[in-house]
Amino acid sequence: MSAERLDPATAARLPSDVERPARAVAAAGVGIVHLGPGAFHRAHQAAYTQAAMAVAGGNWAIRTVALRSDRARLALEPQAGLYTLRERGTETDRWTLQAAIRDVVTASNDAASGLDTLIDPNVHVLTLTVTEAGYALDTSGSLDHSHPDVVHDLESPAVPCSAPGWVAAALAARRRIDAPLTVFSCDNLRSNGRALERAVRDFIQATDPSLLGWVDDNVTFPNAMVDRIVPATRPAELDEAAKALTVRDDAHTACEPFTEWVIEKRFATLIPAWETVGAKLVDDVATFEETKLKLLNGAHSSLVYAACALDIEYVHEAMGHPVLERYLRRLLDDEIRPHVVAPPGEDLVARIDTVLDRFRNPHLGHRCAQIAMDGSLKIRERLLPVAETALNEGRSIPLLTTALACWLHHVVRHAEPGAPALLDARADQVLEIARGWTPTRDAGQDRAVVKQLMGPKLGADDAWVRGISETTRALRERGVEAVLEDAARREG
Ligand code: CS2
Repeated sequence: MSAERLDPATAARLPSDVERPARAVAAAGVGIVHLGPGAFHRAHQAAYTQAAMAVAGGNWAIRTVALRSDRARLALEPQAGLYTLRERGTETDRWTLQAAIRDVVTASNDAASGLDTLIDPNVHVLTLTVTEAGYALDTSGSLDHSHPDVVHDLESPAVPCSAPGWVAAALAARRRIDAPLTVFSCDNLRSNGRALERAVRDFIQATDPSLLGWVDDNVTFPNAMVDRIVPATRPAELDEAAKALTVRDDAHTACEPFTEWVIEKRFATLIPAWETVGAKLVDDVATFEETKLKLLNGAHSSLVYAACALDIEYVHEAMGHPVLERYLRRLLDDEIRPHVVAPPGEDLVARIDTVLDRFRNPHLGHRCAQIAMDGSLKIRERLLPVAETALNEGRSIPLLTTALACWLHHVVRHAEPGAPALLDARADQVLEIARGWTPTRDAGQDRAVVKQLMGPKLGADDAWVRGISETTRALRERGVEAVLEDAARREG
């Protein structure tokens, strides 16, 4: 296998079926700063941006900033930002060379670079993919002032290590040239733009309140729905890509063919012509966002804790498990869909079919454990609001209760002595709450655990607390498969 790396010289020898970027892309100057240079960014916003430059030109190359990890820089820097993207489905195997990323800087190596870029008037856009945990929000949606990274940044705002602290520093830099900026959240949070705005404003309020007025007049934070399944790249995929490409691409990224981006029209200044390549610009993204968070992300989070308990490694394998598949389908049809307000013209039944088909994609290798990460934050966005509304409306939700019990079961198993680490940004707090809990032994303890892990509304519903505690206990005693089978079989 060739040890030569992908770079502008070796790119010329890539096989002819790898689609090359338009000339305009290599020539473009930087117009976007992006925080969080992971696989999702490479397969989504960066790919849209390259495609948009091919259609409409413009100086929209991307400088990406990693807050802490040097991984992306080490992968992309020797490649001058180049990487290959492979879109794989049952009928698709499309390879493209991606060249919209100009470079990567790691803020923990050099706090100024990256922030400096905001002083360039040719930059108009800041995008972010920092995961749910990156927003450092507390359960009320305000900035969590006790979050260790936030504590650090409040003391040292010039060398930020949290996303809200970094964006606040970026806006302070921006004020120096008095140029407007649009800040796009591309993470799976409800009202993600407003959530980010809240975190950043709270941070600025605590550090430099005089900046707030300038932000009011010059910065917007549109909400957006982003959708594309992009698993973490596995080493075997890098090897396979190296063989196919004849050069090694350490930033090679694989994803599904499906992609969507719906963006609220709320721009402070210029943006790339993303709408020419499939992004939808709308006045209100709420229904798009809710539909996606509930039907896709909600389904992911409902599937993976059961799958992990059954030692099923990949999402497509979980979908091949007759009980899990049937259970998930019924959950979506009977208990989640009734709580989704469809975007205009959207058929939710067809949407569910598409989501389940996407999960069945055997080429993706999407690990259940990857989706299971940060469960305490993800269920808050994806499942708890549905449960709260259903209980308010007096609907019974046995299937959703089972999904949430699977998460509790996952947490309880990880709280046992000698268990592997719980991969959750709030693992310490979550484990502390769950440690020593035996569901249904003591109603007061059941209530306290549910309240702390799932919020006061659900914790105050005694009947529901009893139900979820009994289900969590049954998962342990009767096994995940038997409990899910019963839930999926029960009369609606
Ligand atoms: C997944 C998402 O890891 C997860 O939690 O649910 O990353 C999902 O694959 C994307 O949101 C799809 O758009």
